[in-house]
Amino acid sequence: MEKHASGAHLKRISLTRYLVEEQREHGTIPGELRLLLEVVARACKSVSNNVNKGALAGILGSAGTGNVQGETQQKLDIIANEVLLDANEWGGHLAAMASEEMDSFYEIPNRYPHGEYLLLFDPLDGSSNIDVNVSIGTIFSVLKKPLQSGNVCENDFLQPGVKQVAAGYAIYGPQTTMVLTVGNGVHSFTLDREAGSFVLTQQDIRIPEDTKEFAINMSNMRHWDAPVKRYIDECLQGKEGVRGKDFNMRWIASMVADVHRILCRGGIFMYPWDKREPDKPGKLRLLYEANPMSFLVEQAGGAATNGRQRILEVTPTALHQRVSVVLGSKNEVERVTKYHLDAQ
Ligand code: AHM
Ligand code: MG
Repeated sequence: MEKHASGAHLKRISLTRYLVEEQREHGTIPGELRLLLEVVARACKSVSNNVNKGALAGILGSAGTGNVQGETQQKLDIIANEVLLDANEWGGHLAAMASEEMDSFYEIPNRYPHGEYLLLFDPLDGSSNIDVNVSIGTIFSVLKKPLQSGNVCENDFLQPGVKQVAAGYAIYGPQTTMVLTVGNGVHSFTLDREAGSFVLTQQDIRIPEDTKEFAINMSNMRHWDAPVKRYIDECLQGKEGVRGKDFNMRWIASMVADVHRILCRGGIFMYPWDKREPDKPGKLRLLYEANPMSFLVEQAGGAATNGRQRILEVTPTALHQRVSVVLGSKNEVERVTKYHLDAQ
């Protein structure tokens, strides 16, 4: 137990203790899922250590390779992917993994026991921020392998987000924090580097329903659809406009960091479809980014849609599928969604 400045004793609850007690009280984290979440947390600790070393370990910069979506991979994208694969393949809790950085899914090798879960991740989100020492993170989502299927196939992963049994992210910022949901609220755990463990630092995070802060890449404004333009125009009009209040803007270009701010103090985040690549429904990936973040945001009392439909109800048709994303404070997300539906 630690002593608080006031002299009061603070009870430190580790991630392990939280997971064990949650299972005891609510039965939402069976042993295999607990092992999975602890292994993911351990892997994130290792990614965090790598991120912290940066140039000292010679791991900044481009790897000179591209991923399946044609994006240049950074050295740390590949390192984080390897760390997550290595940590999770041998424990017996998984059937397979899929990652933003791999062309197809990774089935657990036969030399290891197979479990019933599927793990999906964006190993290092916010890649453009790695080399400039700005917050980045790891996003993950956990599904159950459908019972009827034998060998793992791509179809097993193509479940709507409502089927997720757990989701979360680790943010590598001034502190390394793990934010987690198993469908019973959203809780965050801060990495205590001396003790080497994640400690519960916030329970039942709630996103305020209203906000005066929006996050969108404004440089794409000329490419947006009319409903997005309308919403942002109205925000920019401030007190003098229809909204009757001034808005503030933030754009970190790491979804993890933008969503983390929204979980901390509210806000709306948008990465909508735009005309630059009209055939793609958006930039962000449904399975590795939008679904886990939408699960967290909804569990914290916020909302998440693709402009028209709840993201968690979108049935995926491909592993690397992209989607438009509008998420955060409930009343603002509902407003943007209404603007889209009105324009149909
Ligand atoms: P990444 O997974 O390759 O890092 O790409 C996703 C990131 C998000 O974290 C962020 O919201 C967005 O891309 C930023 O895009 P842009 O650079 O177009 O503003
Ligand atoms: Mg990403």
